Amino acid sequence: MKLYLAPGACSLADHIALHEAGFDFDRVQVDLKAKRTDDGRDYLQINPKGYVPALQFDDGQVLTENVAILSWVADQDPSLAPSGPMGRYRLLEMLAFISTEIHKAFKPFFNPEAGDAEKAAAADLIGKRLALLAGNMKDDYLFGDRLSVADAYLFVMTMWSRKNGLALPDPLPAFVARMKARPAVGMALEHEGLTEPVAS
Ligand SMILES: N[C@@H](CCC(=O)N[C@@H](CS)C(=O)NCC(=O)O)C(=O)O
Repeated sequence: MKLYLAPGACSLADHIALHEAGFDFDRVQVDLKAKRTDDGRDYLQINPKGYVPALQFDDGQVLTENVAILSWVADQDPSLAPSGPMGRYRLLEMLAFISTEIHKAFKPFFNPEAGDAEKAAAADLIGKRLALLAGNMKDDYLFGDRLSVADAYLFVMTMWSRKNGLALPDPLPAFVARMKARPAVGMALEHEGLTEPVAS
């Protein structure tokens, strides 16, 4: 299995989730401007959408979209999803919110043509949406005392917030520290060159 990623991009969520689930997988870095993989292939032949993440299975099938990949990981390791009859739908609800309402709201920060007013409006919206999740956090993670694949996605959103100078509402700073202390997160960050090497 191969995960196509770009360092620090949203694919970091899938990278963390695959480590949390204990998968053995290859990482292929993608140059998103050139649409080339680091092993010299045309990325558009692998994922015609041209963006990361993409997860390629050993039979050649390619799965794209964070919501789909993270849901697939949670189906393989149900400990990474909330439990109960509504667990699967609560997870999808959370992933959809993070994807469409928070992830996409960062767009002006990735657009060199976006002006200050556009960025300020985006920062305000992101802050409100993160505050909504933060206010509903009852324990260490989004769904309680156990990590889910949605926490990996939220973690990437917190990293992007910090990178762009956006304040994190409480208790998200403590959540970030908790996530960074997890071996799976440390491994993913290290592999993406985003931190000092970690033990294990
Ligand atoms: N809808 C996609 C969006 C993925 C996405 O926004 N990927 C960004 C990195 S975070 C990317 O590859 N952008 C490069 C491009 O669109 O050319 C998903 O949720 O998986």
